[in-house]
Amino acid sequence: LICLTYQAEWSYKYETQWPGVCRAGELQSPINIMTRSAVVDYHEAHIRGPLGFRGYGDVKVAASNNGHTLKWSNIPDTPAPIVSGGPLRGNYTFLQFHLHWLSEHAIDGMKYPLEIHMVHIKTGLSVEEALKRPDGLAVMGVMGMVHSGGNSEYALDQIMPVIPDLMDRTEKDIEEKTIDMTRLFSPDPQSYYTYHGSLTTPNCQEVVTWIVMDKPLMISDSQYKMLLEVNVGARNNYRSLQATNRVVYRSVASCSAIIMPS
Ligand code: SG4
Ligand code: ZN
Repeated sequence: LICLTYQAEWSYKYETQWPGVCRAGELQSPINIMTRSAVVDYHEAHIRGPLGFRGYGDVKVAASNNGHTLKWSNIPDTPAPIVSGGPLRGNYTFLQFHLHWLSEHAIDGMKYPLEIHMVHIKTGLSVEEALKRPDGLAVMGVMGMVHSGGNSEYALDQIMPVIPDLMDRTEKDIEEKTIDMTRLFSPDPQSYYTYHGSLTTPNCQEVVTWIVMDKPLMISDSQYKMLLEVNVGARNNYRSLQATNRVVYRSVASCSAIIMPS
């Protein structure tokens, strides 16, 4: 009998439940978001209002390929953007963004070619501390759809030139650069789904307030083709969908009207 085993380091190659490291069926991510069952938490929305974005216009980042994703991290000791409001209590400081192809979340069963994750940490906490608190992290997810023509180059324009140098795992961050992160935002950043879940990579800690944007970005087919060439230990780098078993909320701005069923 020929038996399969796991590699020492986790990967996307064989399975993405990562048993023994990640929990299953609790508050895990990603999930399929069913838009018809997403509800507005009107009380919360009223208290905290829309999402507030500060300082995303010029952000100093450095790029790397960590063997699982392409990642752009905020350079320490440079000003970091801050998100607040919406479902968040207090401020969350931007740490890094990275890419998944295909998308990790599905919306009404539909997966997108790309999902951008903007990882934020509760302001004032260290990463180590944040990973121990249910409200430690906030991750904004933006879907990317492939389109030829129009200005589909625009969103990823600033981050594509470094990708040829990131085809294989890099030992360190390269190419410090100031970018305008608002170009990576959804066309409607106040229209989103939100729920409490986990990191989508080991150890899958259940410490994430997920904010998944409803409206996708357009990216070009040549940009997407280049991403598919990147070596992240497999052709794709997404975790399989996890059980929902929890309430998913939607933002007030994602509704044309709000009703209270009687
Ligand atoms: C990626 O592998 C990032 O490189 C990790 O960042 C990140 O972990 C991980 O994904 C999980 O993030 O938004 N997909 S996710 O749930 O942000 C963290 C680092 O290793 C803690 C810094
Ligand atoms: Zn991610």
